[in-house]
Amino acid sequence: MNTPAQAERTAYTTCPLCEATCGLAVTTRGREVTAIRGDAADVFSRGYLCPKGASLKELDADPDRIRLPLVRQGDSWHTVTWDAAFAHIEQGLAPIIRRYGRDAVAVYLGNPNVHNLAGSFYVPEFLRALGSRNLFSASTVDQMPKQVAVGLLFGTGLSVPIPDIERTDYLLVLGANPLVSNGSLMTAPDMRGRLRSLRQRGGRLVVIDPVRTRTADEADTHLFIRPGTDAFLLMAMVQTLFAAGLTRPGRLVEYVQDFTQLETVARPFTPEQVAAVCGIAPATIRRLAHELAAAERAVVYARIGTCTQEFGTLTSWLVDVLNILTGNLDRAGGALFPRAAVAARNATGTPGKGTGVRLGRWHSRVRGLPETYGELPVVCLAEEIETPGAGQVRALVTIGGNPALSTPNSGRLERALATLDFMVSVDLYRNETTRHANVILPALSPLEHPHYDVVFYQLAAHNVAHYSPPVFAPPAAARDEWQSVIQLADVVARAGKDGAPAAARSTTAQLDEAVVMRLIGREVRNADSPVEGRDPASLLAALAPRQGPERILDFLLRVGPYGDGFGARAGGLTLDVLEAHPHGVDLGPLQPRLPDVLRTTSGKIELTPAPILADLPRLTAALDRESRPGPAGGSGLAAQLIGRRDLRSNNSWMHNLPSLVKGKDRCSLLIHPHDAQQIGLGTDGALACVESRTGVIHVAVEITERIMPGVVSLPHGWGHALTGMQINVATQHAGVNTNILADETLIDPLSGNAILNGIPVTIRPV
Ligand SMILES: Nc1nc2c(c(=O)[nH]1)N[C@H]1C(S)=C(S)[C@@H](COP(=O)(O)OP(=O)(O)OC[C@H]3O[C@@H](n4cnc5c(=O)[nH]c(N)nc54)[C@H](O)[C@@H]3O)O[C@H]1N2
Ligand SMILES: Nc1nc2c(c(=O)[nH]1)N[C@H]1C(S)=C(S)[C@@H](COP(=O)(O)OP(=O)(O)OC[C@H]3O[C@@H](n4cnc5c(=O)[nH]c(N)nc54)[C@H](O)[C@@H]3O)O[C@H]1N2
Ligand code: SF4
Ligand SMILES: [Mo]
Repeated sequence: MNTPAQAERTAYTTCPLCEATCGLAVTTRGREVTAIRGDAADVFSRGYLCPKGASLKELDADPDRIRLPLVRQGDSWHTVTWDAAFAHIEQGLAPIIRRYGRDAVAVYLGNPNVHNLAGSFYVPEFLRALGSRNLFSASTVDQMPKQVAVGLLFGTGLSVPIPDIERTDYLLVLGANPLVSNGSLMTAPDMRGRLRSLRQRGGRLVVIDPVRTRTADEADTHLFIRPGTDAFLLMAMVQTLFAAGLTRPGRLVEYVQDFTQLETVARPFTPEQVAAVCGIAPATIRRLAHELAAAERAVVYARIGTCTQEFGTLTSWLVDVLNILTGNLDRAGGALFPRAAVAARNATGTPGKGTGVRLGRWHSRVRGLPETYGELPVVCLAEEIETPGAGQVRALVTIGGNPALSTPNSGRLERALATLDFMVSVDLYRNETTRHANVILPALSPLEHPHYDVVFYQLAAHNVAHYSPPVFAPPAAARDEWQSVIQLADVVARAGKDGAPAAARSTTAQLDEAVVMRLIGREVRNADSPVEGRDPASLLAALAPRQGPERILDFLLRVGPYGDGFGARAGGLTLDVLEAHPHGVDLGPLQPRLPDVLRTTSGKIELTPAPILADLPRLTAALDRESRPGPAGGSGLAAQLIGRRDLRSNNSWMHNLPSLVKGKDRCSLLIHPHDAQQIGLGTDGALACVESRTGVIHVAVEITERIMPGVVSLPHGWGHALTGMQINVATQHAGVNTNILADETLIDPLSGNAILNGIPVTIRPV
């Protein structure tokens, strides 16, 4: 109960919803949020926020949000105690593990895991305890191609060069709409402000996208490109740079293994050769290459439109190749490697050398697709559940994920989920995915737990560190997500072989101490650590009285590149220091980091890695392909389906907040007027029937010249008209699920990533 006597206070917190990491000023009275504004004093976002940041008030208060554990019996759901929930989970999972082995339990990790501390620090413990090869995540419907490319080039999957948007003179953007998405693999709040200041200082912005997006509206040049053909365009730019003698790698020559092989493989991809397939004229391609070479400080940046497509890894590789050839990698105004304060994968280990990456260490059971960084492509999940035999998936644990809406051929996955012997979900909502669970463990409101962006500061366009304490204490009956995850780890760890006595349960405190001690143990054995050889017990004592994620965060900060090294480096960062800076700590602009940042076996940039070369014949073969989709049968229109984002949406799960779904329906099919006319779809709102190999949907069209002919666009994350859920606002704004059309057999073979852009569909009026 709030009384007028309760004072208003303001808490500062980082928004955990997207990659931009905006600082929020949250004004509260008692347990109520009175207002959310951008924190003008935030060292990184300086007051910027988007409508989703402000919607955290509604998310926090959402009556549909789950607050206590739920158990399903048939079609009905019951609130139970935490102990009862875990007893139920143990009864469900342990016999499956004993009888069928650890691979029988699959895990799906969704996007919010990279936006919270439980995901960063405790989920790895759960995975270790489970020991299943059937790990799936949203990464293989997202950025995996980029991670494979940079792993091969630079030596770790998180060695992603980030556009130095604060200082560049020329930014070439492909397959990204940062004005709407607020940036991805480029953490930098206020994209509009940053792109405008780029142009104010005389810089140029070029956008390549099958849609004239809001980002394209801000650009000097926008070019349409046929979906899935960016690799041809970029190859032709590489070819042009060599042919015109415009390669200027400068100091990078010292760090690159060899340029001759690259020149050889690029030779057949002349602008004339690729023009038809991309839909961009040869002269325009040459001009792009010349502009890129001529700009003093330039950078090529590409995102999801170039990852979730047929040549995702090749395209991602070519982006960095162009930055290298023009000497823009690792220099101010080009693409630079961040140096994050916590768990920086590209700053761990011996500077300048490493073990590189090993991919394909195992393969999926049914389709034989290779593992990448310990996980299997999520396009395999349904078939691993459906296909009988040794190693069949019989149980699933989802943590912060909604694969029923987010992954290809959702219809098939939904049917497969219904056949599982047991399923556990850790989530905020009972939604399209978690309705299949036997037990749902609630996660807290984002305002009830501490926050630090462990992942996104490794991908940030400026080095910063910002810790946010919880705005509200969690309710007495609640548990933080990290506690649930670590208890799940304990359950699966104790599920031994057949007949083995069940080991005793451990307390959360014991489990938590084991996690931090493992990190400490690893660090004191690391010859490059400031705490090498120190006594683990004394380091643990120095972290007291902190517990949980904050203790781990303090430890990782202190042994990290800016840390105090537990006394080894006076004035270095600790969590105490971050607590004293509620608006964040500015660690400075990105700096050149070559060669120290490299972790390849050669200690060089491996410019033409063998797996990339082996994938090139696929690109060559596609050169002669039809440049436009062929005619469809009957009255239909053959088109390529792509995706898009909306500022008031966040993947699949924020449509239950009234402020974000009010106004016009955002789940519409963008179609060019000529295409609409050709099949008799005369007006906005007319219903189209869209069909692919995997399914059919009906959706209202939005007729616009912003999209190129032959291409249609539909956002993902919609399709809430299902039963058994508790998302009452979302079901009233249901939309349709585009992933019913996405084909789980279409992948980028190097990364196993799904193809979500460029899906062949046929469109007819309903
Ligand atoms: N066709 C098509 N499909 C796509 C894409 C596309 O462009 N086109 N984009 C893909 C991309 S980039 C991504 S990242 C994926 C996203 O795919 P997913 O990660 O599977 O889906 P989300 O919609 O992010 O769902 C997140 C889930 O976590 C829950 N949640 C939210 N916050 C928390 C929390 O703090 N803790 C826990 N435990 N749960 C929480 C939500 O209720 C929701 O159930 O979708 C992909 N799917
Ligand atoms: N508002 C909002 N913000 C978000 C999210 C959200 O759902 N809503 N999701 C977050 C997540 S999980 C992610 S991964 C990021 C993604 O962030 P972005 O990568 O910026 O994603 P999009 O805004 O979907 O922009 C992708 C663009 O690629 C274009 N495209 C499609 N196919 C192709 C192609 O073959 N070639 C080229 N060149 N372009 C193509 C599309 O038309 C679209 O304009 O956004 C994050 N931010
Ligand atoms: S841009 Fe992203 S981080 Fe910033 S307020 Fe919006 S959702 Fe939150
Ligand atoms: Mo994503």
